Amino acid sequence: CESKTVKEARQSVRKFPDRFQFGTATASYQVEGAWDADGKSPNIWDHMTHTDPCSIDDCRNGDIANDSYNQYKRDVEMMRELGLDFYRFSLSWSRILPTSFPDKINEAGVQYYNNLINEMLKYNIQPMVTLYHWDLPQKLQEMGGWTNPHIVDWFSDYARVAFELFGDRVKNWITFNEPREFCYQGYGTVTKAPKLNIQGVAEYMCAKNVLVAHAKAYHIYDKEFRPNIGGTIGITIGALWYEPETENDVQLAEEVGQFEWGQYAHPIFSKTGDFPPVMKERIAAKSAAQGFKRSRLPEFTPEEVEIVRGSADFFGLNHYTTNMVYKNESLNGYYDVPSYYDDMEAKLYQPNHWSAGASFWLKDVPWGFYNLLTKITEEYDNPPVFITENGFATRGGLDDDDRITYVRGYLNALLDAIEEGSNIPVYTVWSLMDNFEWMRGYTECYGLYEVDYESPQRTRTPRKSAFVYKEIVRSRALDP
Ligand code: BGP
Repeated sequence: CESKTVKEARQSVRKFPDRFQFGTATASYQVEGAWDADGKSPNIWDHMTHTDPCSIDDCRNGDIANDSYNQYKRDVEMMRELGLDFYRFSLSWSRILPTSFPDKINEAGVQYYNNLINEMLKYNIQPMVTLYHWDLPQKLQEMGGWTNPHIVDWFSDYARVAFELFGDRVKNWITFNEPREFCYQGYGTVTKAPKLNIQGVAEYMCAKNVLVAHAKAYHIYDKEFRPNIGGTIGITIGALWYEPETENDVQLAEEVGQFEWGQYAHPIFSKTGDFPPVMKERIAAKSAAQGFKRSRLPEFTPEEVEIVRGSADFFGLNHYTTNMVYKNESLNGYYDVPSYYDDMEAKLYQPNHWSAGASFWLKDVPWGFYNLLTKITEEYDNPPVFITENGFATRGGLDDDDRITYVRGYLNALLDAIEEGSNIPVYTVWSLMDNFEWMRGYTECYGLYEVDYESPQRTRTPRKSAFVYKEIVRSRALDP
């Protein structure tokens, strides 16, 4: 007969629901390398890292990265070692369409993705494909990139090509990865490519064009492809949890959430087809006070509202951490220049006592994940939420107990949210392996597998966390 403690331990094991799916993620620029191989044209990350190398912490780039372009069989072998249900990766637009347009399909680039997908399917690992994970063809950037409304058509043409090429085998599609991050950091500031730095204006133009481009791609899939091949299509939004500093900041924290992720979620999932009311009102008022003749936040036309609302089968969520929020008193009224953070009227910070890894912004706060999941469930009438990224950065080494604590803590929070009624069928670790991290280069390690960047093959070695994740995936359970 079982001892009391063994019995208690067995009973306290938390099971994941039937059909729950486990995966890991990467993105094209961060792992593929082969930046100019076989006809691929440059994207904005190639351009930025070649013209301004030390905009990246270690002055390195993704020219070779993990060489996944050549090492894809090893990547699939790792997925098998982990026992994954699926693998999330992104397509490089400029590898498939070197002119950016569908006039010339690059067969060699297509072959790479076919090889990867077919190798995965051999072992019953499902592909989850992101169409756009930040690597815009440089030529399109030279025509304004995401600030040019014509990009809506350029993106839809690219999406249609991707659905035609891979739709027979890919059943889960994501249009965009984290639009706020590439719109705000790339167009509003100099943090990411293309470093446009026109704050308070360009990131909102980008946001609108991305939302309409997403919606068009969704409807192309829904009307032209889904009837014959099935499948689902959604968008991945990056969202932190915003915790009010005091009771007086509760409303403010809510508003910050509306700015930071409601900006993309509200138009699609609230069924209004429009930006959150707090953004519309606040930015219109500030724009007028600043002398603008119209709001810096562009308006959707009635036709755009129609296609944006409800344009996703699932809410893809990338979640990493939590920020505290308090009122930005220091601004004391209106700025005389547009600023996203002034529009938001808040300051954000993380207390020092929250435990951190290698990444300065990423602290281990699992209760924030639970709060965010239950908030999304309530706010948008319980959509399926696919966790498309969650993970922790270390400085390297195979003993990554911090990552193990983090993943287990966040999975516990996820199970709490499921118990409370949230519909969460998918969880994805960022990342399968170390890779080129935006701005940080190779100084931060997110991988379940360590990558040796000195070796020509970019040798991959499992960390301790890989064995822990493998056991979670195998047992479909978490012992608290
Ligand atoms: C997400 C991105 C990933 C990955 C991760 C780690 O925002 O979708 O591509 O890079 O964050 O982020 P960072 O490199 O900023 O630490």
